[in-house]
Parts: sequence; C-alpha cells; structure tokens
Amino acid sequence: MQPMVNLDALRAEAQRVLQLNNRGEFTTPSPHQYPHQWNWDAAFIAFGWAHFDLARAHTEIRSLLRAQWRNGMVPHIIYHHGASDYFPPPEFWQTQGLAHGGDILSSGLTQPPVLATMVRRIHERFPEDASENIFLREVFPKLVAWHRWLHTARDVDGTGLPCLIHPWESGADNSPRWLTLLDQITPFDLPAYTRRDTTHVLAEERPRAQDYERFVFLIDRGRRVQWNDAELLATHPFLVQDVMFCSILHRADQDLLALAKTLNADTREIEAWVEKTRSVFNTRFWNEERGLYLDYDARAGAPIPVNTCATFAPLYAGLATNFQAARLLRDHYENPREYAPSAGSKFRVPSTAKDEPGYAPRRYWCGPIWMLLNWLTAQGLEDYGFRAQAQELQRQSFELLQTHGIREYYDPRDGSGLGGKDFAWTAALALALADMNLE
Ligand code: 2M8
Repeated sequence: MQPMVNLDALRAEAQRVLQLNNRGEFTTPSPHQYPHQWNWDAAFIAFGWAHFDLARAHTEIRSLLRAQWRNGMVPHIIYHHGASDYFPPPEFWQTQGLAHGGDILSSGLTQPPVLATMVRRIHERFPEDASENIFLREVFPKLVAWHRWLHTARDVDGTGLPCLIHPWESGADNSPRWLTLLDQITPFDLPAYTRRDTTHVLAEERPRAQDYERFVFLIDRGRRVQWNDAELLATHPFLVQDVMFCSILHRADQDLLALAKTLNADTREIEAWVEKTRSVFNTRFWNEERGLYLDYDARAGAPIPVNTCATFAPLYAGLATNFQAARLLRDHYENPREYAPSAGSKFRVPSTAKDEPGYAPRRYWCGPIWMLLNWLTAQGLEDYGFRAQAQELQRQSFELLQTHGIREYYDPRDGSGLGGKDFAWTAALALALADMNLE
C-alpha cells in the first residue's frame, strides 16, 4: 500500500525547516553543516519563502546579489557572517581585493543559474504587488549581467556554452561524470587543509578523500591566477561543459526573456543567447549511439562517457526533440537497469544510472536521489507530455519526504534519508513539487 500524502502537513514541515535555517538576511542550507549562503540553494529557498512571506523571499535574493562580482559572476558561497567551522573558510579563496571581484566575502566559483527562473516564478505569484515590481526592476539588470558573464567570459569555443572550472560549479560535486576527469589529475603543491564535512555526516555519504584533494587543488589553481577567466580558460586543468548547467541556463535565459518583456526592456541580447544555445546544444551533447546526453570535456575536446541523471535536464530546458525525448524515456528513464525501479531499488530518480561503475547509492552525488533532480526531471516530463510519469515521480517524491523527512538526499533502494537533516532547499523543492498540479 502506498502511503497517503498529506500536503498540508508537508507544507507546514517545509515552512518549519525554512524558519529553522533562517539567519535573517539569508538562509543556511542546513543548521550545522553548511552555515553560509549558497547560490542555487538560495534561489530555491527564496521561492520557498515566497509561499509564506514575499518580503523574506526578496531579502534572500538581495543578499545573494549583494555578493555579485564586478565582472557579473554571482558566487557560489557567500560568507555573510565571516568564518565558521566550514571548510573552506573565506580567506582560503583569496578573492578579497580583486578588481573584478565583489565586496562581500565569497568563493571564487559560481553555481547553476536557477535564479532567473525562480525570480520569474515569484513574480508570477505576485504580478500586481508594488514591492515585487520594484524588486523585479532592481534585480533584472543583475541577472542579465550574470548570464552575460556566463555566455562570454566562460565561453572557450564560441558556442556560448559556459565552461565550468570546478565540479562544485555544477552543484553535483562528486558525480561520477566528473570523477573520471579528476582521477586523471595529479595534485601538486597542495596547501594544507582539514576537511570538516565528515564531522557532520558519515564519511561514506560524502566525497572520497582523493576527490576532496582534487577539489582543493583546483581551488588553489584558481586563486593562483586571481580567478582570471581568460587564464582559467587557457590553462586550468579542469574545464567542462555540463549538460545540466547549460540546460538550467537555457531555461533561465527564456525566463529572463519573459521578464524583459514584462519590463519593456531590450530583448535582443537575451534572444541571441537563446537562439545560439538552440543551434549548438544537440550537436555538442547528444550521443546518437547511446541515445542520451553526455557532458563534454572541453580541455580534451571529448564527451565524458558517463550516464547520469543530467541526461534528463534537456527536457526541462525544452532542448530535446520529441524523438530524443522518446528515446530518453524508453531506453533510460523506463529502464530498470538504469533509472527505473528494480528488485531491491524502489525509488526514482537515482542521480547516476545504476549500471554505471561509479554508481554508489549512499554516496552524495554518485547515486542518491536529490529533490532538486526529481523536481527538474518531473518538470521536463510534464513539459513533454509524459504526464503519467511526472505524476508518479511527484508521488514517489512525496513518499520520500513524508516517510524519511526533509533530508539532503535519499537512498534509491529503500528511500532512507542521507546527509544533512532539516535541509532548506529540500523544503523549498517540496513546496515546488506540491505546486505542480498533476492530478
Ligand atoms: C554541496 O556543496 C558544497 C560545496 O559547494 C559542499 O559539499 O561543501 C552541494 O550539494 C551543492 O550543490 C550545494 O549547493 C551545497 C549546499 O547545499 O552543498
């Protein structure tokens, strides 16, 4: 028997978790493990706040954008209250005093740009609200500046598809799609450091020691060139184009275009980004032989042959043809060896295909289910008319949330909760999933 979903109780629990993590001007992802503000968490969290308190949603986004760099980048960690027991501490990044940097302590990396999409969704909830309209005018140029930086400063090959310089920029930090590349890097001159994440969460649910070493090595390479984008594109040892990041950006570009129209702003530059991505995306990422999307190693000039749930993100972006969508569904989403439930593995969507050698059902981005990925996949399924599948994914997500709590991630085999507890973006995504009217 499937448990009944009590949406009112789920919404109340989500609100409790947001409030628990509320630090006034920003919201921590979880009470202890991540005591600062994270970029894409904040975007979802702001959307979550908008269900109860529009002003608080505005505060979340204003805090994030106050950290925007002068070159347009919106950083991935913002240390509003200075150092904590989180590693890396603010000074580790050496971002202070950079001419192209920001005025608030931050990391030197960015994260997937879901913000414009969430700003549009918030606006759609309150189209007539005076404070919302002031807010929209204020943040719109900042969003454009960020997207411009992504499409230009991080463009290595004229495609306008941004390159990532660190797995943390993908948000899917230790996904096997990145580990194949990290394994080829031999760190040198590594600075001394002490991990803190494993004091909060079991080591077997977090990245391996060798992955962390490479994360630190890549930060060190970035700070040695003062986070100069041209230098990074020319010499950095990790340079990738990420299917999911580019899909999120493309959907956000379309949302930015809609906002530009609402504001009667010039739309030409944004339209050009949308058209350009449409013209290059499938050539760069689609693998006809396997019938899925693969990330691209821009340093080596080769696809990364690892099957992860990022392959469904082009549905969310509207970038797959109907034929590609049908193949993704038939050969992968519905395939019990990869993403569909199978003996001993009840839940969807595992973040890595179960038959990949790097699949690990309890280790962070190597296999566990993330509400963000479920929401993004459910959106894509719905947009392409796979309504029954979207509905089933929504139902399974509610079951996980209700039975195992608002956790950071979940084991696809039995649904058990993993990583941090009382996790803020999971709460926000529960609200987003509850908004999807799939009945
Ligand atoms: C995780 O990433 C941070 C580094 O940025 C970490 O592991 O210390 C990822 O899950 C990332 O996607 C997320 O934004 C962040 C905060 O929830 O945690």
